[in-house]
Amino acid sequence: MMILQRIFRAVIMGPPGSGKGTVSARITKSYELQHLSSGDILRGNINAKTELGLLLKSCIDQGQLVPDDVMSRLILSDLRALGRSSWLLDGFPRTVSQAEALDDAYSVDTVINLNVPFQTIKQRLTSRWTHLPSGRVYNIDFNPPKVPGLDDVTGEPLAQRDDDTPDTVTRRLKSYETQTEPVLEYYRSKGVLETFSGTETNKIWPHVEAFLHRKLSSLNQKVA
Ligand code: G5P
Ligand code: MG
Repeated sequence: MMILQRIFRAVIMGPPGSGKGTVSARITKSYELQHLSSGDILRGNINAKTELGLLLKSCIDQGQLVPDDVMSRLILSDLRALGRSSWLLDGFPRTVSQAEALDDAYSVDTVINLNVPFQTIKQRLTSRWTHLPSGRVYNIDFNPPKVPGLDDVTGEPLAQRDDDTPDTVTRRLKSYETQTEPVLEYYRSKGVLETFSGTETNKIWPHVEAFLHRKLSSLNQKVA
């Protein structure tokens, strides 16, 4: 585990099912970063059955984005709660307006962009199983749980997400194209975007790992 000598703030982006959750889990194994997933935060609110949760559920189940003001408020308050720690933000920002709201509060060091073709994604999502309380993800073909249907760590049952049906996946990809792709341009123009392309997480991961190693070693040297 590499110890970071200054606060490091990163964002991980990519279309639905591109492997953001999977890659984030690998990153937080090697580096002391807090992983914050917008989708996990939203699903936590839905499980709590609050009034806000009902609104969130209707957006998510239709494959639509949650309104920017609601989303930015939720995430920024969770980031504030993390205080002075390094973090990896997964699934936020997803619109230029969210990126601007984030920028007003924090400066982002790096944006990791997973560029995975849409055809690859559709099949993955219909065979995904999730441990909802922790956000741990499995896949029947790619990384199956040790015991079918049960979480490796807690032994609790796994569930399929309500928004992983073929029709909803199509709508999520559409929202990604129209609303989220412009965010890539936003970060490219700021010089912080790093794109990793491929169809398999195991082939993309070594490149992400090598990039982060270089980036964080050089930040540590600047501090020292
Ligand atoms: P989420 O929860 O952020 P998405 O759609 O962005 O949802 P998702 O579906 O969570 O992203 P991921 O994290 O990119 O995908 O991918 P993953 O879970 O790691 O991998 C997907 C599957 O593929 C898993 O089963 C994994 O095991 C498998 N897999 C990984 N790599 C490989 C591989 O190499 N090969 C194979 N065969 N399989 C592999 O957001 C959900 C909703 O919340 C709202 C929106 O409504 C959104 O649709 N929302 C927001 N709304 C507004 N603003 C925001 N900022 C919002 N954030 C969330
Ligand atoms: Mg995810």
